[in-house]
Amino acid sequence: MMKMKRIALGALLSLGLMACGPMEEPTPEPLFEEQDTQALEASCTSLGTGITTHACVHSGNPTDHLARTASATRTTSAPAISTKHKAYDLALPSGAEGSVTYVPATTGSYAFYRTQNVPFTVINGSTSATVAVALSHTVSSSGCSLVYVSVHDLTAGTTYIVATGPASGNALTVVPEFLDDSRTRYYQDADGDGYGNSATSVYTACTPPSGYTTQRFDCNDTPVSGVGINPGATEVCGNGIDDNCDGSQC
Ligand SMILES: [Ca+2]
Ligand SMILES: [Ca+2]
Ligand SMILES: [Ca+2]
Repeated sequence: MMKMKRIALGALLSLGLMACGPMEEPTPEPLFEEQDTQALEASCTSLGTGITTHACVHSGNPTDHLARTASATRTTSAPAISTKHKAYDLALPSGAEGSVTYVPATTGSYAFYRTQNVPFTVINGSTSATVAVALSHTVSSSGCSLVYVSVHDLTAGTTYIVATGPASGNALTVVPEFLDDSRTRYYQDADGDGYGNSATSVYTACTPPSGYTTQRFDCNDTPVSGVGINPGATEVCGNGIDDNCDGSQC
């Protein structure tokens, strides 16, 4: 009898663990999204797949493309590439640098994805100061023509000159993205069961720290002992534990 009970318990626990499954909930429920603009975190080492996929959608969609003939000089009257959710196909001067302008609607961090890793300088049109690169790295996304991205902290209403090139073929496609449009909240998953602690989270457009997940509501995130306890687990009657985190036992 005891043996049967143990087998049944084991089977139920297995079912519970199976139910946890891979963490694939694509869209976490909104909770903290309505918050102030957030600059790129110092801890960010690369942009997350969410914002990169978003940029790739624009680069892959012909109707999102706009052509711009870059100016041969760095000037605030160069053509603008400021409209959101567009892929700008720049025609650069032959074998030389060309300039366009970017006027952000909101203060914050902007990512400029592009099809070639060529010189790319963002200049404050008012002060002529070069805007520091907050982050830059290569991009590798299947089926996507974008290969490189840099992030710059920009101020709303300022006209920035984007000087880039020379580029192969005298052409470069640039997809600007506002980081705040693509942030995701990730929850710490200390026990690694795919469900995070709702109280400990980061809201970022970057690759999340290891051990974070988009799923939350783990009511016991204690390493080892909390592994079988989460919203995906099957409730086991009589074990004194709220296995599925619904606030009650059976
Ligand atoms: Ca967990
Ligand atoms: Ca857990
Ligand atoms: Ca329960």
